[in-house]
Amino acid sequence: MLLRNARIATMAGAAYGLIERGAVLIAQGRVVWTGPEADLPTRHDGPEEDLGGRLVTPALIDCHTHIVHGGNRAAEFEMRLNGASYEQLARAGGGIVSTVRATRAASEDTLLAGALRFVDALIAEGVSVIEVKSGYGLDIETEARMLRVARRIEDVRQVRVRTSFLGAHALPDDYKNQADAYLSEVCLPALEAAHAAGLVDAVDGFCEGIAFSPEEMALVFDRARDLGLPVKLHAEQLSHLGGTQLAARYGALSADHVEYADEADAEALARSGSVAVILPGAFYTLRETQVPPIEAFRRHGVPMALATDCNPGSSPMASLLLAMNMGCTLFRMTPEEALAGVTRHAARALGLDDCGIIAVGKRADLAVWTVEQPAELSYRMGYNPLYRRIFGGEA
Ligand code: DI6
Ligand code: FE
Repeated sequence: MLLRNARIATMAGAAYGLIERGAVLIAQGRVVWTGPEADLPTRHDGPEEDLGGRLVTPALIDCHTHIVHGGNRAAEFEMRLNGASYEQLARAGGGIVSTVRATRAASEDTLLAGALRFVDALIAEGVSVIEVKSGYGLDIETEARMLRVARRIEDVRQVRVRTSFLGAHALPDDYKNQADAYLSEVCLPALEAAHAAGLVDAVDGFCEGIAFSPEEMALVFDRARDLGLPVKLHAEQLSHLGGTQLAARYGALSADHVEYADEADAEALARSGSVAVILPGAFYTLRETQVPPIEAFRRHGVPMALATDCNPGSSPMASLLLAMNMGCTLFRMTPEEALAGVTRHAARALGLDDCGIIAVGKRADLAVWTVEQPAELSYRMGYNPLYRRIFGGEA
């Protein structure tokens, strides 16, 4: 298939890697040629489509979600608006553990149906890869069930799923103040069982005062290393605890949230080649005021991804376009950084090297937009200009 008469933001070079009056030639689900239409090497005699000058970008990648979960937390949302804080709710048996109760009670089919609502919203915005975390089971059976549901999304939708094991997300009620026992009796065995079942692509954790310390997370990361699994970490979201430095020491794919990260943390991420995953939906929902150190990440050349953090508590958001807008308006990221954050750098945050840019040999996962300039993707709110998504070369 030949796509022609398009502006192509390849995201493979400076200034969006923009190609004017461009074409993309696709065969067997891969890009086999891209460049200015005038330079097309041979006459093409397969099907072709005139895109009427529309913008083509790599399909979008949501590299941080908790999209599989039971129930919702609208009641807590209301309590917060009546004065309770996120930490107070967490300590009072609400927060993450209330979603744990709802998730444990839900069947696989119920969890899948719930997740598909948000998966479909993302696909409608041109998303081709979604990362999905466990972490609302906090027991061996339910952690595995969440990850099985995540894998099943690929069977029923044209989308790729990458799974992250997040057993170190919170302490369940029956292990209150017993983090060591929870880790050795539940979390690590759950990781091994899920990995043995082929359900784990990466290992994540929540390093925070209301969750796990850097020392505790190191135990989980050591086991991930033994199993040959890459790591990533929710770090520096609500306070500065040292999670980013820990992630960097383990060569993490990414450190996520990072509002409270500092200059030294940015340097550490640059050295380890880890991505900083920026999650403005959680910042916005929690009415956080500490802005992540975007300027330091820029100065040190830390790649920045942007994601929805789609979850029922701190980021009930299923729009990557809105995350881009928030990244720009709340954090002063540029529209080009925002687009790189949901394509090239999001792929890297997942350890994927076959997508995220438009280049020869990469998967033909593309998004075609009815816009004139790439900045329009970050500019509007609540408006979706997607014309067509192409997944593995297929419309
Ligand atoms: N940080 C978050 O923002 C989510 N998990 C995490 O570790 C919140 C999850 C929730 O509140 O349910
Ligand atoms: Fe998260």
